Amino acid sequence: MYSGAAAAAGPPRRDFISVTLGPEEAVGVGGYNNSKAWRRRSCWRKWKQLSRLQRSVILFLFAFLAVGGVISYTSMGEAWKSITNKSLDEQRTEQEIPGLKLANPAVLPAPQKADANRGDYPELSLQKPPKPPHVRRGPSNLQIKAPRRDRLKTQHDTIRAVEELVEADKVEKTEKSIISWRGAVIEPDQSTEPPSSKIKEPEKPSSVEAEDQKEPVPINERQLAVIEAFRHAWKGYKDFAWGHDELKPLSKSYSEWFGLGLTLIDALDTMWILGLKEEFEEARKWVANDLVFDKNVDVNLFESTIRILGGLLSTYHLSGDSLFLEKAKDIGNRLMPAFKTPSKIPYSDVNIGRGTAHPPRWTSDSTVAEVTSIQLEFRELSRLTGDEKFQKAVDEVMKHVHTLSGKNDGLVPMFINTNSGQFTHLGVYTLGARADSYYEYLLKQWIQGGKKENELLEDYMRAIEGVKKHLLQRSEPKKLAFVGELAHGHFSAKMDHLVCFLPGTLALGAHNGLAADHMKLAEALIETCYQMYAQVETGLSPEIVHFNLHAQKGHKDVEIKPADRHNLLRPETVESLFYMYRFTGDKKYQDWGWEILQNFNRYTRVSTGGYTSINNVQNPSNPEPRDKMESFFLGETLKYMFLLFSDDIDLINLDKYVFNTEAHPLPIWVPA
Ligand code: DMJ
Repeated sequence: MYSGAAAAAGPPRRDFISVTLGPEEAVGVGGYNNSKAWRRRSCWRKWKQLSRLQRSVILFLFAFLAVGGVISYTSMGEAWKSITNKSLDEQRTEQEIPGLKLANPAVLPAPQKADANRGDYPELSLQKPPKPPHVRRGPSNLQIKAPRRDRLKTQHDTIRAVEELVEADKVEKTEKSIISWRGAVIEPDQSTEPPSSKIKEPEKPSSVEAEDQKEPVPINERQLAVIEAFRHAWKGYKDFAWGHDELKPLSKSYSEWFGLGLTLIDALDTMWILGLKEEFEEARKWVANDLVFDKNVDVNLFESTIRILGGLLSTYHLSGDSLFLEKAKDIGNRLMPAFKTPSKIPYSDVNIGRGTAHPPRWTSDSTVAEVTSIQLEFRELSRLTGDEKFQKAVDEVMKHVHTLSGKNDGLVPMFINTNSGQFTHLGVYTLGARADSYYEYLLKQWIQGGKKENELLEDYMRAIEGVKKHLLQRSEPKKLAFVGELAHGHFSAKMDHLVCFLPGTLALGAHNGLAADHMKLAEALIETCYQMYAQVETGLSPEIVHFNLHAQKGHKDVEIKPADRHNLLRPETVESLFYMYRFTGDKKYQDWGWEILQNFNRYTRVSTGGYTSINNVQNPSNPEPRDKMESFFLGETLKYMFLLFSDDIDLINLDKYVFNTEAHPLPIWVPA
């Protein structure tokens, strides 16, 4: 409707509607008259102006609406009756807690002001807004019962604030934590917390109490056999090598590497896990009275970290005995000079008495696996001591390696220069010696830190893709999947026994939510590792195998070169069997491990005590004993055997502990 007055008063408004009326109703004709009589007359005039047909249609419509109205009134009445016929209990509740009906109304609620009921009934204010489902630990003031009115506003504000925080957190988590890698989307576990870059309070051992409270699970026959094997090995060590690095069981003597009782320290947590209290106490006494690190001796940074520092830390966690933490701190501090290099990539060797470090005599290179497989231990030492220098040093190495060029689809070369910080000897890629535990520690650090350090995960995922692309092949005739090597573009069907850590690591990743095809690959590879034992005359794997890529009559999948047919009592296959059994429950993995233990007993056991590495796995009548029991036989091989035969998933629960590369369990900082 156009208003001349409005036009005169100012600029025309644009939000009008225009209606065309008949002449009589037009403004200005007879003036504005809105009386009831006028309106009645006007309606009647209109009605008369309609044709008969139009009147009939209108009358029909009225009749139709009237009938519909009567019907819907009847059914509304039924519904209303059912509402008013609620149980007496409900009615009582409403009387006792008036307003509950409004919080949880049965039918359309009356519109209400947001705070109308909250002032009187704070319980209701807790229902609305609802507690966000993914908040696990709310701020404590949400749980404090506030007096009704005076705390209400604060409470409501807190709930809002929590909601906002949760929303913000959700967005941040989505942005930060979802990594898309070649189509794989990984969402880290929501229950973990971000790792703190700042080290705070010294920590208590992780699980002593929990372990103590558990009902002991009976030990089975196979586990007893492992205990017997351990005791036999320990007898040899005790009788002929006590306090020295390694037993030489045939010559009934010992060998020294660092002169630090390596076998004894490596075996401490195994004794704890196997329940060998007497042996443990005796070994503890030696640590307390005879283990001295103030010695003018060169030690290898990696080996002493994974065996000594790792062994002491895990024994501290399992036993709760602070002696082991004190010793761990001592050796940790003495290893720190290794990081004083131009590039901060550590030297391979440290003199723990003098506090000096150096690379090997012939080069300024360090091994990639060595500098990237000391992180779990140093990070844990920082957490326990509250001294961040250990973690800082090793984190810096990982960050640096993350940025380096020279990788091949995530696969790393084997050497890195301590001056330039660059990879050297480019072009050779393996998951065996000198690179192996780089891959293992990418995943395990990510797990240790609560699955938040995305660079580690990225590097791990990329590397596994690299393995699939460049190193994975199938053998003939059994079509076993195996991981070979790449040297300057040429594939070699050579696989170290060391690579058999990989199925276990892949399975651990899959257990922690990574791509399901990692588990498939793990299943295929552990079969291959088992065949590396089963296809050999003694049933024991050689150090290195070559796989046949082409079917040849009378040839097996596995070929062994004379230089590679030794066995050092290594743990990797048994380690992976343990993970596979834990995650699948498939008994065949236990059976395979049992076969291996029996073959160790058959061909490597020395009657006067101890086990020995052998020179020839292909000659059952003379496997040529080497006269050396490596410390990892007690630290790793027998420990993983014992865990493999156990059906108790809480015996070193893999959601609470992560094993270092020498099988020493360290706590996951924020367990699942
Ligand atoms: C152990 O010292 C460790 O497992 C290391 O990562 C590789 N070599 C031996 C066992 O074979």
